[in-house]
This record gives sequence, structure tokens and C-alpha cells, in this order.
Amino acid sequence: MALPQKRARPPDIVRAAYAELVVTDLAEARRFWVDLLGFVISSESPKALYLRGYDELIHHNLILRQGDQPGAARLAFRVRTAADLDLAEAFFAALGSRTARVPAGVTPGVGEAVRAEDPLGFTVEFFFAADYAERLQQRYDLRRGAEPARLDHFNLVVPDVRAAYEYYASLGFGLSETIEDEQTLYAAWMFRKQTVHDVAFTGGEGPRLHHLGFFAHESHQVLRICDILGSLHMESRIERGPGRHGVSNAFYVYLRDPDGHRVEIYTSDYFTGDPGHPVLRWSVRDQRRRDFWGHPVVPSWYTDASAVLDLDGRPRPLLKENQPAEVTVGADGFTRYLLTRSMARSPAALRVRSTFLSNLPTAVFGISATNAQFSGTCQRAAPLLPRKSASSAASALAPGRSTTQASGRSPQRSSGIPITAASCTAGCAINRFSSSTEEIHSPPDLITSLIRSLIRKNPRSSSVPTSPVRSQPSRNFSGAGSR
Ligand code: XXG
Ligand code: FE2
Repeated sequence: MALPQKRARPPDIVRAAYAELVVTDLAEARRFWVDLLGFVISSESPKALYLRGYDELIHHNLILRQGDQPGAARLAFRVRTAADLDLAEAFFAALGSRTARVPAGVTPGVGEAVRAEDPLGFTVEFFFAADYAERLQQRYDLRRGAEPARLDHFNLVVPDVRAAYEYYASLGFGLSETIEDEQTLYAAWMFRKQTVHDVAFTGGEGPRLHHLGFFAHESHQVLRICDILGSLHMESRIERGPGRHGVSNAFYVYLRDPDGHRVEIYTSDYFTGDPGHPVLRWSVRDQRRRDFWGHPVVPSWYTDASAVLDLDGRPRPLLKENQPAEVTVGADGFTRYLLTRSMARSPAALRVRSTFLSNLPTAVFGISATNAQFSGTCQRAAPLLPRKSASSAASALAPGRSTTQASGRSPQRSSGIPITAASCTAGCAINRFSSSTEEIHSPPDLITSLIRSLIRKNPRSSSVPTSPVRSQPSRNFSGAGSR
């Protein structure tokens, strides 16, 4: 879907307000979201639960609806005035998107709404009027679990992050942080409310919902839900963290609900409301970008996400990633245990090595041994990503894009900037690994070692990108998300 040359005025979006998830067992979902996580029930029917956080003043932040297949049915934004509904309808009509007007009350607690299938393939909703609920901010006596306060953000998996960024910029969103290198935008965080984000993009097969981020006020609430899950032997629901994000500086944990929907409990990011708020740009090679303490990101966090549904409730078809994958270019999943010489010879250490070596074909070659990865990794630090014009966004969103042209691992970048593929076979990895006596590596770290050896061979590669870098928004772009 191309962005039109002359764009309609976007609606004035206040914030990400709620999402609807389809779950296959409402009773199980209720146990997870209400009994364990601590969401408050605003209303319920035999087929649906309407939940909110303790700070929330509107009716709900989350609808859980019983269905046959798990999915993300819609992402809803609150707009500033009733007139913004007309703007939303005209905006999406100008994009050629399918839209629907939904009368007040069809969704309990929500006034009239406009829904649209957006150019990225997500079903989005805009509403102004809502029933107000009792704000339970100081009802400490009622709080449970992670004590979720409100919905903070939607994280979306999209095949082309730059196209998603351009589209949300056209909706008036400001950019707070990125993960990038000189060719590729791997991830972006964008906001309307004055925090790090209302929406973020992760590169991958999409459209899919990566996660819903819910705000908690204090880091001990993140820790407490982990302790509760551990006590109940539900530790497998904890997917990633707890930890401190590099991007956003938030303290976090990611959990998976009984249907696999991912939820993040997220606390203590920062204010972005000043005019000219600088964009924080992280190098894709900075180990701290996704976890400030350098902890590896588990592979499922990159691969798994929820299907999204169209206006009729049918799953949207998926497009393959249309850019190099961050996980193959960056250092995620790379971990290293520095051991003493005697520890490295211990039976446990040797077991780790031999288990890893027996898994090599899938653990390393299948995922990472591509030209794209090595060329990206071995390159010298270059100036961070230049901005692209809106017309490039239009082409990036054009319907001509298909799964056949989408090769997430291709070394060819759409920017046309030539890159030098380092000639390096997977055999390098094995040699480098087996010669090491003092370090035991997890599979991805093998690649880190490989990179280091390549850097030594190629002195041009030795400079490390500075990251993160703060940059002021350009004249025609307001990082503060205002129009
Ligand atoms: O909310 C977020 C996230 O999008 O979930 C992920 C903030 C930061 C990160 S990251 O993993 O990039 O640190
Ligand atoms: Fe998040």
C-alpha cells in the first residue's frame, strides 16, 4: 500500500489505549492475566473479559476474547476529540485501506470508533469517548501480581522497519530510539504520549504482534511476578529477563500467556515531551542495546509472535522479512563465560563444548552463517543511518512487494549502498572455537569470536561504532511527535 503523495491530515492520537487478543481457553487466560498478573476486571461476558490496570481511568486496556485460534484482533488508540474520528476515516480512505465505523457500545465501555486495516496489515481502531472506570491507583489493598498500571505500548513485527517508521511518522508519531547500522533500520520506538513509545517495530515475518507492554511503577513489581511464577513452577512462562533494557532504559520482563501471546512488564523509562527531543540511536553491534547488562536475547523472542486478524477476524497473510535480520547482524544471543584454565578443563565445561559442537549445523550454520551477517559484522563503523524521503516509504509499502523478493538474509540492501562481504566460511568458526582453551562459548558467542578474528585480520574493521548516539531531529521532523 503506497502512501499517497498528498496525505490527508492524520487524527490527533493521544496514546495506545487497549488491545484485543483472541485466546483459546478463557478460563486459563483469566488465571494468567487476572489471578497471576493482577489485572482488574472491568466487565465480563461468557466469551470475553475486559481488563484494566490499577492506574487506568478508561474502561479497559485489554480484551481477552474466546476463539478457536489465538490472534491479535485489534490495536486501539485513543484520539483527542470526536472530530478526530472523521480525520481517521479520511486518512485511511486516502491510503486505500479498508475501514469500518463502529457504533458506540459495540465494544463495552467504548464510544463510536473507526477501525481500519492499516498499510502494515494491522487492524487498528481509533476512539474518543469511553466510559470512565474507578482509578485504583491507591487501592494498594487490591493489588496483586505485577501490579500492572496501564497499557504502555504495542510492539509489532514488520518485514520492513523503515516503511513502518515512515508510516507512523505520517501519523504524527515522534521517534525516540532506534537500532541501526549504516544501511538498515532494525528496530524503532515511536511515541505520541510523552514516553519512549506507544509503538515499536521489530524486524521479521509480519504483520504479527510481538508483544503488549504494560507499565508497572517499580522494578520490584517485575521481580515479584517472576518470584510468583517460580513458586508455582510456572517458570517456563518467563521468556526473557528480568533485566534492564538498553533501549528505553526500562526495567523489564517478558512473559508468555497460555496461548503464547507475549506480554512485557515494563517500568521506569523516561520523558520525551520536550520539543526537539533527541533520538537515541543504538548501533546494532552494541551488546547493551536490548539488555543493558549484555545478557543474550533468547531466540524465541526474535522468532515467535502472535498472528494478527483482519476486520473480519481472519488471520492476515505473512510477508517475509525484507531486510537483514538484526539477530544475524548484531550480537544478540552472543554470550561468553570467561573461565579460568582449570575450569575450562572441567567435565562440565567439556560437556558444554561437546553438546554445542553436536548442535552446530542448526545452532550456527542454519541461522547465522550468511554473507549478510558477515558483511554486516565485519564492516567498519560508518555514519549512522541517514534519513530517507517519504517517497521511499511509499515504495517500501507498495503492494508489489512479495514473499519472493523478500529475502531477509540477502546482502543486497535496498539503499544500493555496496557492502563488502567478508570471505569466511563456517569452518572458520570451528577452527577458532576448537583452538580456544580459556573461553567456553555459547553457540552465538562462537560468532563473536569469529568476528574478533576477522577484525584482527582486517584493521579497517577495528573501530567500534559509538553507541548510543543522541541526534537532534532534523528540521522537518519533530521528535516530540507533535504536528
Ligand atoms: O519496550 C521495549 C522493547 O521494545 O520491548 C524492547 C524497550 C526496549 C526493548 S530492547 O529489547 O530493544 O531493549
Ligand atoms: Fe516492549
